[in-house]
Amino acid sequence: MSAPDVSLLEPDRLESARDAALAALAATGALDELPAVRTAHLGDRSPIALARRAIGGLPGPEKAEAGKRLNVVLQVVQAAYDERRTELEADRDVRVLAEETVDVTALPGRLPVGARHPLTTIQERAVDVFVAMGWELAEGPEVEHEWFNFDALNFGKDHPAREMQDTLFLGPEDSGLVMRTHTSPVQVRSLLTRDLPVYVVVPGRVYRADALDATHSPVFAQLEGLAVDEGITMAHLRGTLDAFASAMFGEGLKTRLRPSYFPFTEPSAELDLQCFACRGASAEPGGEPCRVCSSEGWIEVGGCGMVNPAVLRAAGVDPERYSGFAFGMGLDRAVMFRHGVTDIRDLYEGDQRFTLPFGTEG
Ligand code: FA5
Repeated sequence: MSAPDVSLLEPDRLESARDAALAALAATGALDELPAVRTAHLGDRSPIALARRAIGGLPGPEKAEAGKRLNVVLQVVQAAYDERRTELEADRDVRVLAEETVDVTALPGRLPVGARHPLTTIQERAVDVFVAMGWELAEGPEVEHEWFNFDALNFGKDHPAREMQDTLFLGPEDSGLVMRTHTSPVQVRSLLTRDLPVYVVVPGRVYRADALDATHSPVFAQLEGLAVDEGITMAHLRGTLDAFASAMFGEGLKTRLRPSYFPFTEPSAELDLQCFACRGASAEPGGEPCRVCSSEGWIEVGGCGMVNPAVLRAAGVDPERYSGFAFGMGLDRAVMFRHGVTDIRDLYEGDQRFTLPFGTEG
């Protein structure tokens, strides 16, 4: 071990060690820099610690004098160190308080909650009415084969009825694929895949090359119903539609059937709902005018009829044993009448200002 360097105890050496330590402490800007400054100026290998070890090397009379000098320097540096640490801790506390402040009065940054679309809501409510009667939910593809959309439904190859529904054909030309023009192809799909009797309700989107105007959209929603069982008659159709109208739009609301033509039903009828707003009163002599039904008393919602035996045969069902009824309604117009929506485009433009007011409807 080398001989202690007693010159470290000379007053000017001690003073410069003290000044260096004080300058280093003053230059320390953050709490985490302090340990290094402490090691350099108060640690085992610091000039002050080395000076303390050198005391033993001084002759007796000088020891007390040097010891006193050293103690004064040590106390000054230690006090400066403690003071700086207290200051830096206070700085840190102020900073942390500011940085981690929680403003309990601030409004939470919530994501806006969307609203359920009225078409979805009416569709679910309509399906619920049928499910409560024991019917099943069925679905089918929106890109459909012509056979399901037309042939199996008794549309002849060149039958003008094929054009009746402004079909969107999908390429290439012989693909045989169309955007389904109605939900009726799911009648055939259901009969082919389910055991008899069949009671199904089918909500879905359908497509036609209709020009977009206030009451027509090239994409719209239909609700199809099909019941095939032994002994089904037109009376069952009437009773089912009346029960549905009451459950959906109000107790006692009537339905009306007018003769019509669809290749897949025989006989066929147009289905009208009694106006839920005036309940037919506007069409009575002296009745108040009604904006919902234009004082007609009735609202046209779709078509219906007894399933044509040709359709049953196409789906492998024996028409001698089974009979059935079917109906198909446009849901868009039902929503429009129900909520006084005057333009069908509002249902498809996706503007939240339209859907939000329906947000709370269950
Ligand atoms: C049909 O689509 C038949 N499949 C209905 C049917 C089913 C009859 C089962 C018999 C048995 P239609 O083409 O009339 O029928 O359309 C039914 C309803 O869809 C119309 O009454 C109307 O409410 C709605 N609809 C038709 N075209 C549009 C359109 N472009 N925009 C909005 N709704 C429409």
